[in-house]
Amino acid sequence: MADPTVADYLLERLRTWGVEKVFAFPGDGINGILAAWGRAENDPQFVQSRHEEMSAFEAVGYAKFTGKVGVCMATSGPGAVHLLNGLYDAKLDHVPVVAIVGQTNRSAMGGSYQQEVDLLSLYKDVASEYVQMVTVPEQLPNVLDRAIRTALAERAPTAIVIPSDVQELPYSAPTHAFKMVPSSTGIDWPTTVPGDDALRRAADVLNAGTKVAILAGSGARAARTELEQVADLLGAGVAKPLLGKDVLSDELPYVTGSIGLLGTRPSYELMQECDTLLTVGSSFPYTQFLPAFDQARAVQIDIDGKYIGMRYPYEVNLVGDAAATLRALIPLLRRNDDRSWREAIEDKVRRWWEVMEAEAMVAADPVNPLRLFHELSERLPEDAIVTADSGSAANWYARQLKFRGDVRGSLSGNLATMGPGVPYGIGAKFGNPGRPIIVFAGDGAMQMNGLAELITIKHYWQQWDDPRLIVAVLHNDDLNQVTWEMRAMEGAPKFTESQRLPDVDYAAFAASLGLQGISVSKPDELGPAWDQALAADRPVLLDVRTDPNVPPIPPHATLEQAKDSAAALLKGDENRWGIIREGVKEKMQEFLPHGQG
Ligand SMILES: Cc1ncc(C[n+]2csc(CCOP(=O)(O)OP(=O)(O)O)c2C)c(N)n1
Repeated sequence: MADPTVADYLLERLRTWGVEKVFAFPGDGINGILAAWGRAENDPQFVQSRHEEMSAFEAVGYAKFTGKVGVCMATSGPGAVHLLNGLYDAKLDHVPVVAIVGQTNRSAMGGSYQQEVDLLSLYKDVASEYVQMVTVPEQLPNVLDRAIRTALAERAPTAIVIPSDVQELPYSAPTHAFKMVPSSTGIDWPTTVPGDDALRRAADVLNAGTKVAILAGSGARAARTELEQVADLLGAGVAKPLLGKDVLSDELPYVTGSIGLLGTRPSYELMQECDTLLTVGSSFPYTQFLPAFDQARAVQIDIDGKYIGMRYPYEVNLVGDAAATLRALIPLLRRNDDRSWREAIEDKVRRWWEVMEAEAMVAADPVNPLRLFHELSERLPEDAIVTADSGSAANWYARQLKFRGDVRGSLSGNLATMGPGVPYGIGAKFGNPGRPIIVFAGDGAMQMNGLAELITIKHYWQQWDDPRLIVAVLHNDDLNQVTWEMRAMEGAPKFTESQRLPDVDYAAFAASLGLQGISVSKPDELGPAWDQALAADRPVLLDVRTDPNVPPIPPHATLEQAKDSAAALLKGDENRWGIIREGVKEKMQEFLPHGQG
């Protein structure tokens, strides 16, 4: 190309890094880059969202489900502000994302110019690992390369600000001279393994245990085989924090499922009763769900020395790659021949899944939300990718849904923001166009942004090898998760003004876009509706009328919280009779003798 501009060079260097998609929205702060995109024949592909926050979520979803860096782009001022929530989602869940944003011309900076926001200050916290402004062309390669490398190395969002006039300058490479910073692309990572002495100390702790619990987080995803071997040798049970739900198959009899507020009873009891804890690739924050401090001896394995040793008084903290460290540990572990602990765990897990089925089958008005998830479990394709929005869906995703095969799944684990469900699904699809994607979203999340982002699905779905992207909406006309939190935590009845949602025909909206809309208002329609959606030749919106009175009761719900909920109801909650009926029916399932024989 004759005399490439800085913007031309930016796109070229993104291509060199292997970036294939940029999730973005235009504006005059990045007009120079858009012009270059036209010259580059849309390579990397510009993926247009309806709102910059969605572009950021799409980049996070893409990164979570490909393991590559996600890239998003927005104009100066308002566009850059809109990216923020998605970038915080990346920061809190440790996801590599690079944000590229425009800025007013250098000549206008500091002049309170239109759309001039102090972006370096604005991004100082969210992109604390690396945020830089490119003010001359020679800076570009180094700044871009460092933003990408830092995002990958620190698993964090980073940001580059490029003023509009700089985008249009002729590109000029850094020279072999004083105060120039040349740079190179590509990176090979080491495989970190702790030293022999540390491994032996860890093995001594684990070999001394008789009741071993393993906590396997998202950092252990590449260590499946090794985890299974270690769990087998030690006769251990394995619990999974929310972001690690896809680390091990729920079909393994000793996997106790999710842990924490949204977790299962077997996971809770595993931690309550163990005498040894092995944590791999997890920074699960809720100490109260781990063993008591003087109850268990503990070992942690984590790739990042900055995050190790927290949350529990670990005796040995091993910094290393999960798979390689477990591989090095395995020859030092003794097989525990007393399998009674393991057998007790397997019994509890078996019973738990029976209880989950029974809870899903309890009649509700009109559809029990648990059954929506339960019916999918039986049909979930082994290569599916599942996301859930923040809301009651996250509870049922965590507890009801059985992952197996290579099923991948994630949600906004730490920011727990509303709104990422549909855009995560889109980002996942762009990274994995051949895999079926399933999104669970509340009606509140759909009204917040999911409905608009269906338009993005309409815009792109014909490019995907497998057109299946199913958005299942929990249509309960309520911001239900918060309604329940208020009842349980505050002892306050439902405040209708803040909680009730206007009714919308989600299936009809999707159909108006040329997507398939399926409405379900009877429990027996659920199974056939999933079958239909999973066989569809286009994206589907599954609009399910779910009962807001089915409580997302945590496995360890305390008596105090139960009392608070009861008090809230007595204070005149518009749903009180329905809640008492549904709540009692659900909770009863845990105490009935399902399959104990
Ligand atoms: C951006 C943002 N705003 C508000 C919240 C608080 N919040 C968490 S869940 C929730 C309700 C979600 O309602 P909906 O999407 O309808 O799902 P439901 O719980 O009813 O299934 C709210 C308001 C949040 N987590 N994120």
